[in-house]
Amino acid sequence: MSNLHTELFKRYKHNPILSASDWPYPVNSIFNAGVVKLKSGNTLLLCRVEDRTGLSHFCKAESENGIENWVIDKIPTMISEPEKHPEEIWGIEDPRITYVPELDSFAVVYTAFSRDGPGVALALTKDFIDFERFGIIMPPDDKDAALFPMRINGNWAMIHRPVSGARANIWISYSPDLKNWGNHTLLLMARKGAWWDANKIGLSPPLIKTDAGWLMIYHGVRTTCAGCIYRLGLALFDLENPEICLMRGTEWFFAPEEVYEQRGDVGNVVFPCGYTIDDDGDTINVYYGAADTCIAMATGSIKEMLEWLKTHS
Ligand code: BMA
Repeated sequence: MSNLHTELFKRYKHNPILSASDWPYPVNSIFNAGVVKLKSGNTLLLCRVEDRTGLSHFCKAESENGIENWVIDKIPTMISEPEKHPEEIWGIEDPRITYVPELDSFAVVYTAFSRDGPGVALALTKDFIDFERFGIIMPPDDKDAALFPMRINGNWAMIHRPVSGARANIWISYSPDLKNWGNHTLLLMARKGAWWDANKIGLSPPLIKTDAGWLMIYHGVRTTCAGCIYRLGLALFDLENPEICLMRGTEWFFAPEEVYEQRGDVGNVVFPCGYTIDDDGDTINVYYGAADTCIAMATGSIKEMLEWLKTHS
């Protein structure tokens, strides 16, 4: 479907790229994957997999071109460990992955579904086989979190989305050791009223570092009589002080339009948790959960996203 708006993300024509029928073991749905480009050049997706208990775990899929011929783990890659980590009693969801050069490790920040609701948990891994769990680092209700790849003014920094009352805004917090978090600061507020991003917003994939600043793709949740619509918007933050918002788009730029995005376990959801950037430093391949059922891919240009922000903020 096309309209007169600028199309910043072009969907891969054979979307979805991964769904339950591709899985080597029985599952209900595959969606919301964390993404990294490995040193080998391969793309690794750490997929959220929901089985027929309704609980989620992670399973990795690796591909040379990031589109097809996925090699999928035969068994779950990372499962909840409620004996050691009671906060994971109802599963683990929505991983966001950041490579952290200082630690020579990937930081996987994910939702731990606890008895008290969703909280933010962290694990470090070098190989996506062994995971060093740090446990819950933000208590419930909190989710949609990702780590910055480097320290900001000496501290680790993380974006997350606590919920208070009916409103859910995006916050930034800091830590000297990845365990103790403080200096909690409100970063981006949900709009109000009829806006597409009224009342509830959240970080989608980890921030994108550009020369102009940290580029954020965030989701806005519009509540309607027919249910929620998850759409995507853009904001830009200062490189040195990410608490300064330089620009924020007025309109959404990507929304559920295709059948696989509009129909599924939870219809009208596009939910990216990761991306890869090509060697040109500009082409971005965004992997998103579609309707909480499958994984789709869309490609854009970081330069064009920044240009769009200038005329739409
Ligand atoms: C959000 C998250 C996502 C999910 C989305 C739509 O709150 O829980 O995992 O994709 O809702 O159901």
